[in-house]
Amino acid sequence: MLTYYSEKQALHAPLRELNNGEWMDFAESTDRIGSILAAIGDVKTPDDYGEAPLLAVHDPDYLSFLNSAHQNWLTQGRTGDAIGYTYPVRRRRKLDIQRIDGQLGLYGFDAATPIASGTFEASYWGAQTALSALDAIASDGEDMAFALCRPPGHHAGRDYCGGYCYFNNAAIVANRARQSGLGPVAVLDVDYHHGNGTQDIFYQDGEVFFASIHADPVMDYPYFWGHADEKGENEGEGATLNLPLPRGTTWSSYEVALGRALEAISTFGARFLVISYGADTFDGDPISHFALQTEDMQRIGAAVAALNLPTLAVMEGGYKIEALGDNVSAFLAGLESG
Ligand code: Q9C
Ligand code: ZN
Repeated sequence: MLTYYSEKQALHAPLRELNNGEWMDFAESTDRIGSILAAIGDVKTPDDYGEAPLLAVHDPDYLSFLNSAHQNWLTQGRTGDAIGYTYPVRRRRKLDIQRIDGQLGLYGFDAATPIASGTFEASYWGAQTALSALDAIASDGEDMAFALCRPPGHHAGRDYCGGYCYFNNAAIVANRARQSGLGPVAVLDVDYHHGNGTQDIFYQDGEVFFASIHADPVMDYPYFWGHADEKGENEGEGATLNLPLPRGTTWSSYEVALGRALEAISTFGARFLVISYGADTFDGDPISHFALQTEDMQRIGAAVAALNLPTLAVMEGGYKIEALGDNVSAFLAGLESG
């Protein structure tokens, strides 16, 4: 599989996150990439498409915040990674607060998404990785490509980070594919967690279909999005499909949801597919609770490939590092078998 990755993506290396009220080692660690590279072999270095494609999805003030947050943190006398602790709730205004703690609350929604010294640069190159994979399909005639994005992207919205995500790589390429006339575009999100950022970005947009199979947010992060009755709004009404599944889900019920998502994508008339691939549906993932096996990853890839659409896969989560490379390569083998 044609795969893109930049070494600069490893510049993002926070130390720890707040998990269930305790500090733990940052689960979205740089070691994830080592496991994947060891299993998949050669990767290509991405080109630089600049900030414009990022700004087509994210707000300029959010980019400025991300670019300066860690420096502001240090300037305001802090050490280590920048982490917020106070969040504006419903109906608070978007005030222009200069204090870093206020900004971290304004532009983020959880304490699991630290901003370290290399976060902006690594996330920037993660997005370039996705854009390069898109260009391979759009301009070089490839019918599929894999963007080894890290940090992941699907929890990031237009003006917020969260869930280890800063730039929404899937949304950036889905939007650019649509603008290049490759649409209608569908995004299929198979990460364990609901892709709230991607959903938010396209919620009122009838040109990009968003389908997600994920842990029921009644039980799992991100709680406030991903419920089955969220179906899109205005022009986007009917162009969002949420298929929450219970903890403990195995292939037999996962397959049914996947079939429904793929059928909806066909019915929508998609001509280009972005897949947000997370391996955190794997049995034994340290922060997740489905029970898919490595061979099921291949089945997901093969089922997606049967749609016969130009397909760009972007990496999202997956935290069982010893199994991560095998899971990603099984998924890619499934995609290629189609
Ligand atoms: N106690 C992705 O997989 N922490 N992000 C959950 C559960 C955040 C996952 C805490 C998980 C974010 C891309
Ligand atoms: Zn996840």
